[in-house]
Amino acid sequence: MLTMEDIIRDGHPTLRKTAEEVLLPPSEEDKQILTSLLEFVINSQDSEIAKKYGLRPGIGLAAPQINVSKRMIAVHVTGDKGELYSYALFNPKIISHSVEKSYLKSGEGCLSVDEAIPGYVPRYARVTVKGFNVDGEEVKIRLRGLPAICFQHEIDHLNGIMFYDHIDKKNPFKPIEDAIEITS
Ligand code: K2U
Ligand code: NI
Repeated sequence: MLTMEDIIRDGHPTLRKTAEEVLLPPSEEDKQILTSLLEFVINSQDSEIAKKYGLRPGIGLAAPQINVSKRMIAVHVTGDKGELYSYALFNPKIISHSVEKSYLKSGEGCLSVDEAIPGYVPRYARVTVKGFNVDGEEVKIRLRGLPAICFQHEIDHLNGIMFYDHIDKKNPFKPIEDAIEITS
């Protein structure tokens, strides 16, 4: 199982690379990597496992964060209507998005960034993501709220983008015009 020791931290060059597309159908190795990402996120939300292995709770993880520069992400997050979004995807892509923006009132963090970096991170309020599951089947998901923010955060990792790249340096808490404030 993956632990925090497998997660590379800010400053590691892999976090700034554009990750490579995964060849489909996926190899057994790529399938194992993808499932290990989702296993980590689920484990990190289990208080007993998290405590036992010192896992920082997370709702997503991208392969570059374990120094694998391939386009793979895992997300395990509950939406505001209590619906669970639990996905491990190869080659995820935002195929459409709203004009409207949203942001987490509490700002964002990252398992690859040990210190807090305060500020609003503008995101698309709604996105449609296309990707491929562990069996190489196409998946299309419409997202809003925290799930939408999480998928955008993870897909950013595949493009070498960190959440704080989006924060206004001069005024980190500058109101984001016409954006939906999300508290979760
Ligand atoms: O990619 C990662 O580092 C995992 C992040 C993903 C994330 C951060 C901010 C907003 C959405 C997703 C971790 O999950 S950070 C911990 C966390 C936990 C619950 C809610 C938000 C962030
Ligand atoms: Ni992150």
